[in-house]
Amino acid sequence: MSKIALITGITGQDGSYLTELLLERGYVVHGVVRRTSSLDRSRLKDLYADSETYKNRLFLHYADLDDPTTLRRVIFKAAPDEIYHLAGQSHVGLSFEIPESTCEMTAMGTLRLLEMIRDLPKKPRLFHAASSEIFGKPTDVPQDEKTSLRPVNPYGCAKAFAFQMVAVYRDTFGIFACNGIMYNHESPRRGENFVTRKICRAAAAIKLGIEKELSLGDLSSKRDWGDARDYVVGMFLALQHETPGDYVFATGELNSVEDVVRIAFETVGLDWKQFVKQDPRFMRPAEPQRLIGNPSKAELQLGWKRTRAFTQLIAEMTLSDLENLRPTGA
Ligand code: G4F
Repeated sequence: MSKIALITGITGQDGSYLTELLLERGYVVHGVVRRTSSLDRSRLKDLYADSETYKNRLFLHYADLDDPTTLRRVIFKAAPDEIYHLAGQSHVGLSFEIPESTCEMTAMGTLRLLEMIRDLPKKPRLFHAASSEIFGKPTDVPQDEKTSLRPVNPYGCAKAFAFQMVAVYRDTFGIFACNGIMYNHESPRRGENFVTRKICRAAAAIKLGIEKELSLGDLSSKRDWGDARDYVVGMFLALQHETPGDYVFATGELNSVEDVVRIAFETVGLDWKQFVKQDPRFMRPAEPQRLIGNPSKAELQLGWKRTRAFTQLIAEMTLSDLENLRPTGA
């Protein structure tokens, strides 16, 4: 019998790659979709168009983390073996503008899901996508699963709450629940408001003469950037292990926003200094510091490994945007 998975946040970057991975492995996949005014499901469009998959092995349901009845109904109907909880307000900068709804979705939404699982007679396994932002200003460099939580923004606080609740429900109610402490992970499907995609897209647009310049915030800011396709494999592996636990998914390397800019513009043969300017509108009130992850536990216990290097990833993202933006026929 096919295993059944439920994914919250299925239309996002990670949700779409995870859906492909699970379908390839023979799963039936149910996805939770928010009923918003935007009908953007472009990351799933190929699966949508495939009649053998959509409504056969892939099902989408309207439900929301702030509307527990709808979510409970979907869980009851789908009866999943595994739940991958990826949904939430994921933009750190925006969390300073909308802290209450960030906490409502990301913190309380996770708690509500845990409460639903707690009540089920046959409890599905749960993967929760936590974030390196729970470490904020970390005491340890690099960070691992034992590093203290010291978030510096509303998003990090919400994720820290959700992270700890997952551990509490695992220890108290025997739920097979795992936290993935996800460091930044990117791909050609990354949302355009995250810095790597913003840069890669702009480099391509400038090269094609569609745009003239790129405004950014702090160019010296550094992150541990990996490839989203590797990170969804980690999510899957966490739920196949014999015991539940928390795992850091990271590369162990730091690169700066300026490094992303340089590689993206080099990829299209341009000198970035002629096109990039700093704009205070994109500076954040507080930045986390030295967020570098140590993924040894995931590597040793789950056999997780990453397959693409940073330079290769940024070049691939830029070339993908160049292709997407190129006028047809050019
Ligand atoms: O791409 P970012 O917006 O990602 P951020 O804030 O690190 O968050 C991402 O990774 C987290 C995991 O560690 C996730 F939990 C979270 O959901 C999300 O996926 O910004 C990266 C860096 C920051 O230091 C930011 O200040 O880039 C800097 N930056 C500089 N100029 C900019 C810009 N960020 C954005 N979005 N836009 C700019 O113009």
